[in-house]
Amino acid sequence: MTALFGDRPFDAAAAQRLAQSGLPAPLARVLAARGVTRYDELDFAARDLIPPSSLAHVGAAACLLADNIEQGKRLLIIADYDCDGATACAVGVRGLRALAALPTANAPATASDKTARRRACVDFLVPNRFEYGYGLTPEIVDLAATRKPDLLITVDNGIASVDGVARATALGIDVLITDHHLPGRELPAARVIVNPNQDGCGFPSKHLAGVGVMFYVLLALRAEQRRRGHWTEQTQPRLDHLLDLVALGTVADVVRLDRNNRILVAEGLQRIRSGRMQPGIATLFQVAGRDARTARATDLGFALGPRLNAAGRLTDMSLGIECLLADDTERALALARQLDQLNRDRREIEAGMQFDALLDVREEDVASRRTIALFNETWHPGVVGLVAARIKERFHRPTIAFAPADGERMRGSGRSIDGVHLRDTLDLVTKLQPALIEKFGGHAMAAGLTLRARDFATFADVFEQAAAASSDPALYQRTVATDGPLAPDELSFTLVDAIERQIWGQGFAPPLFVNEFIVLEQRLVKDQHLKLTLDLRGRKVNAIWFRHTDTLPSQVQLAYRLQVDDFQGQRRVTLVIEHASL
Ligand SMILES: [Mn+2]
Repeated sequence: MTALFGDRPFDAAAAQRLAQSGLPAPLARVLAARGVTRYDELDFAARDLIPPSSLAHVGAAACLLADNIEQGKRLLIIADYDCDGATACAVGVRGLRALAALPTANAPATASDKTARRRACVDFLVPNRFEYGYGLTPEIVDLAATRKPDLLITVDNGIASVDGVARATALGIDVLITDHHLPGRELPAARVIVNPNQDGCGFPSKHLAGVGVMFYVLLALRAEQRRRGHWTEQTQPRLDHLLDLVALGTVADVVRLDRNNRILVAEGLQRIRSGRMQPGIATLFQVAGRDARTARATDLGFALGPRLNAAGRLTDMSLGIECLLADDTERALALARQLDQLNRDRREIEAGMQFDALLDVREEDVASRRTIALFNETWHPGVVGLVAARIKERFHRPTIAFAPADGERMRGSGRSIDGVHLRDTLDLVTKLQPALIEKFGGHAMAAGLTLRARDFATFADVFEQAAAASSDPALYQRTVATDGPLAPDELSFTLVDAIERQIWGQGFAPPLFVNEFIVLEQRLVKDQHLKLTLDLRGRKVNAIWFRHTDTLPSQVQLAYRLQVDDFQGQRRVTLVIEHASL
């Protein structure tokens, strides 16, 4: 499928100012197109983070935690089974354990005999996707209750757990919810809810990941404990050593990398590059064959994130969390190796499913439809979301892939295209045909749902109707946002190095330049990648198009990213082709 290219508009005055501050002109243009107006916005120092105080109820959360710690209570974190949930859990466990280790001198005695004072203990529980599903369900509360906790702390989940919180309350267990997902109509009756997306929360960044919310709660708790005289600025436990985990969860959850998130990610990456990281992070770099000394956001998103997520998809995320909590390298490495093996298994399962899916979807059928719904009874329910993402990417249609859940039900995971709100579309499905969908949830770009297996064909029809009724046909023509052309002499190390010093990701897309090239040579490598020699107005340059096997015409417009290769000990600029406009 070819694409239409459209250059991102940018503020010319801002671009000029940025270029005058010393940035290469094309990068200045790229940054201006992403809303950067001043050079100092590119300074990622921790002191520029939004302070915790503007996060609604974070003070109440800090008091609740500080009280529980002083009273030697049992705290149990309820995690989520994806990478954001796992890192949020590791941040919570590590941070709370450090802050629960109060110096004995100024800790209040709860009994006449000071030695009877219990130290608060912190543990975690992560629901297994297949047995319990997502969130603080009543069933998870019952399982948690067997560990006799005084306080449950949800991370990256809980905002929709109305029944679970009611169950906990009935059992006499307090609940603190930390989450970043959009609240529904009814909030759970928890003791405290911290969520930048709840009504009345004035926190300016609405894109904190679950791990970011937990990190902020820890900052507030430590400040509260200072107020109570447990620590001074000099004696308090450090929390900045958790930023590698915060960076990983933030990138892996593909939340928008607004300035606050870019600071969190930049700080984490800087620590990783200088070797200051959890043993689990270091060993994940090792098993992935990536160099932590040159760590970039893409390493977190494409190498570490999938290895952790593989545990949640195929077995149990406890494995991933244990890896992030391991304090010695040997144990961390053993766990990272298991995660790496699970990731290989996941890849193999996904490739098989993708092969099946492509047999079911024909380009000519897709052209006349707005949606794709797929079901195969051999598919793995933990991997359907990845297949939906690949098919959506390829055909530019909102796609839902289903696998069997139990005898009568199927569970689907969907991914959408820009401008088609997937959860709202599913909401419309339930209005067109009430009771067709048993359960659904999600957001604009992704959603999950459960159906009775016999209703699949009906669902595929109604889903198509709902999309047709609610979305603009123009959205189904793929357009690729680009950052304009480069001059031949701008294909340079200087530009690549300047680009790589920035933090790119969701909502802050890496530059994608576009030029008209003459194709001098092209050949396939390993039967699956197209290797090219291109000419840009007299400048010869090497290029590669990964997973693309169709031959290109002799003159073609290409959208590409820049990369520096080490070729036989020599650095050279290479273009990584992403799209062609024929
Ligand atoms: Mn999350």
